Amino acid sequence: MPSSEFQLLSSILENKGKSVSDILSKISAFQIAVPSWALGAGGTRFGRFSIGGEPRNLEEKLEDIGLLAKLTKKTDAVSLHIPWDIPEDVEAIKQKAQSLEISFDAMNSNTFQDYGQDLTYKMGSLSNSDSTIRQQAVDHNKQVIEIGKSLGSKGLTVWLADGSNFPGQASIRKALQWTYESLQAIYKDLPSDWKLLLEYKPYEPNFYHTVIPDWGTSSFLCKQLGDQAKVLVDLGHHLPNTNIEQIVATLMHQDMLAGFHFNDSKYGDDDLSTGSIKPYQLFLIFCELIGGAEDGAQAWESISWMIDASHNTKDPLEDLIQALEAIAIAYAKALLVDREKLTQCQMSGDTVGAQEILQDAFLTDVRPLVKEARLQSGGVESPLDYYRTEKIREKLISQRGKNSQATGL
Ligand code: LRH
Ligand code: MN
Repeated sequence: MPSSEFQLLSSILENKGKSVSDILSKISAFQIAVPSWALGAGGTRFGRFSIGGEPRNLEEKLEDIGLLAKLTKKTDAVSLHIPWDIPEDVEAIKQKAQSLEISFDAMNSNTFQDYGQDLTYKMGSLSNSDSTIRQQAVDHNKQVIEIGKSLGSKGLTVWLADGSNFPGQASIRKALQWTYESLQAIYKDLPSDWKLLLEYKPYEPNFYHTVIPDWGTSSFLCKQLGDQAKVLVDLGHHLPNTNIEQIVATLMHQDMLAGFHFNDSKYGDDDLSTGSIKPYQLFLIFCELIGGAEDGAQAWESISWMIDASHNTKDPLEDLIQALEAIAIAYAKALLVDREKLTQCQMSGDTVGAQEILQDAFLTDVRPLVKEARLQSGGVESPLDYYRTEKIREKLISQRGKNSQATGL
């Protein structure tokens, strides 16, 4: 029996000419991939505090994502990171994922750490002044594509830590050119139905220059590479007060948006829970996404949705439950915007009217809608309450131990 809150909200929305069944089906269809590296306690250079019961291998990571899928009905895929998640037995992993109704979203390469490869990435990878190191990094990305193909993934995410810490340390133009040539060599190996998601980041771990610091540099490289290469927007990869919704609109305008790494931040790349710091910004981003798709700027289906977060104080699974809910809420609120009336205000210069339309949608409590969509999809009433009432973390600790540690950051 739908809740009274849902019935009240439905009548209000129907009176405003909204189709509640259309909104419910859109919310249910919207699935977000969970990163394999966000299932354990993250850490900072100042330390890491174990949570206990962390997944000790890829199978257990898939089990945790399977649990999130069952409770929230908001995720149906995992994004793997290589070499943290190299499958020992591909067939066994595929069967495990299938049994949990999970697919493999974009694969992430890693040329920002040394993990026993021959040549160090200390001074860079695809942009390294040493061509043998560039080649090693290219080969690694090709290996990641091969692993992804064996698992059924259709995307390769490349994020480069490459850059410099001091003026003069690197040739900024040569580093950019070497990066392009290296990406070209990787792009040649990309299956025709795959996407290359090129992620930018202004700083960290390099603190003077980063080879791909912003959306402009990423889209410049992607356009030279070809149609399968597009720009990945990690919400935490922007300098303070950047208008991210404008970046999203500008990329959609060029059909250059690959997708998202959802998280939130107050200062830098804090990787905090999505919607926990700037929920209005997340809402405005979804307003641009819906507008861009409805106006035909870029197809909704062509965009990848992934979380990229790191948990220092929260239980990772509780954090992911909150993040999945916050993303669904931002999307649902944006679906309530009367875009026709908004366009009229924009065309007539009615600034006040335009803000009223956005605020009316943003200030609508859509949680009854998101819950109803979850229940209609077979999810539970409240995933967080269920997780706590069923003492799932305690059960995981008894199964996996207090100090089990997941591979990842
Ligand atoms: C870099 C980043 C990238 C991942 C890493 C785990 O900050 O956002 O997407 O490879 O985090
Ligand atoms: Mn990211």
